[in-house]
Amino acid sequence: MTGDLFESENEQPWAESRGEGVVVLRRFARADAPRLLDDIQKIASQAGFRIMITPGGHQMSAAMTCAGDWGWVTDRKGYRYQHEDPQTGAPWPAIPERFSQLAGRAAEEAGFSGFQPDACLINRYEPGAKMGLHQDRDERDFSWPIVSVSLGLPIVFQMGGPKRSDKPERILLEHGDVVVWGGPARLNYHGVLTLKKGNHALTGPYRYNLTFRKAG
Ligand code: MD3
Ligand code: FE
Repeated sequence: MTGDLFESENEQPWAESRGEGVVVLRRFARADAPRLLDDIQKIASQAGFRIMITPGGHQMSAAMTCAGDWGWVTDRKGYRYQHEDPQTGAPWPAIPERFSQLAGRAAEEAGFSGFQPDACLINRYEPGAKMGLHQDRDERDFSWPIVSVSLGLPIVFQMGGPKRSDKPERILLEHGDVVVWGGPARLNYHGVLTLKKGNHALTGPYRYNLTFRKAG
């Protein structure tokens, strides 16, 4: 008898394999989550969340900011990684040690040792926000995986294949879930469905997603 008020708060993480190159580490980031969220707020106080514009002139639906040597941006000129926040001209905030440690441990679990991300994209979803099917291919070296960390409200993730027309599989991503996408899955199409309204104890109306990349 542990006397825990919420059993779900201290369940042990477990791994699920979702085909070659995809490892879902359920709850892997849950114990760290309060501190990760503090770190996100600190980053956002230096490089605020903003809605970016696609090259086609449409607004993205999630608000974004970045940390690391490289930050991902989109505007009328295109998608790219750059060293400076276009909003301030200052370098992006550093990736907090806690973030790098988590990303490295997750990659290791999935068989990628020595993963040292130089870019962390932070997405913030509010109810109604989504992300259409796309590939992440602005990075230089696709032999490194992408590690994603979900915090706050749950969302339905769509995992497609290497072709846009491949029928996507749906995976519910919940608070603390970490996914490592590497090898043959690295260039798979993916996206998330519309975030539903909710109130999470740690994030209120939001879902945050961290993606760790080796961009440069
Ligand atoms: C599969 N973010 O930032 S994370 C993105 O929930 C992005 O915010 C989504 O797609 C989000 O680019 C999904 C899961 C994810 C991230 C990168 C991948 C899945 C991936 C790269 C290749 C294959
Ligand atoms: Fe993506």
